[in-house]
Amino acid sequence: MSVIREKKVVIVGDGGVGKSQFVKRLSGFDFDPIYKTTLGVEVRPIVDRDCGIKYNIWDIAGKEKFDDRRVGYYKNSDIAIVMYSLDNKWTANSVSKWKQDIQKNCGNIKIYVVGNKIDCENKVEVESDFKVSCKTGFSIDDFMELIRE
Ligand SMILES: Nc1nc2c(ncn2[C@@H]2O[C@H](COP(=O)(O)OP(=O)(O)OP(=O)(O)O)[C@@H](O)[C@H]2O)c(=O)[nH]1
Ligand SMILES: [Mg+2]
Repeated sequence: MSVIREKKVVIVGDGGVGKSQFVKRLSGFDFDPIYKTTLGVEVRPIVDRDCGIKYNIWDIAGKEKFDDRRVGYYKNSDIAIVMYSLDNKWTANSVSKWKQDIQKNCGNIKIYVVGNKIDCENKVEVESDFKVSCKTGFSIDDFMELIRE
């Protein structure tokens, strides 16, 4: 099926939780263990041919030094992903802050909370819609099904 409509997706969460690896995994790349922090934003299109939707995924830097630019990247988003790392309680504690940031700037859009790094030990827990591992690939493909709804 060809592309019928486009949706803008923003992905946020603390630095190092695995946002960029997640987006790359969704586009079919292998896992990269080396951390290269995102500078500002990277936009990557992912086409779901089964339902004719092109998702333009805005992978937004989590580090505080990029805070002043972030809100501009949120404009006209249809969907938000808030990611945390299951092996780091500080990133889990930040989930509510990220949700509020999205709600304040994007209104009532759908927010998916995703816990990454389920392969790691010492798991922390917040209420999440989904748990994945970019390292092993666990549940990565299922995520596209989830956001189709
Ligand atoms: N063990 C494990 N490591 C992961 C997983 N996902 C990502 N990582 C590693 O975590 C580090 C950070 O990943 P990134 O995807 O760059 O993190 P980010 O959230 O984009 O970080 P910023 O761009 O700084 O906001 C990298 O070294 C990744 O290889 C995972 O599922 N398991
Ligand atoms: Mg990144």
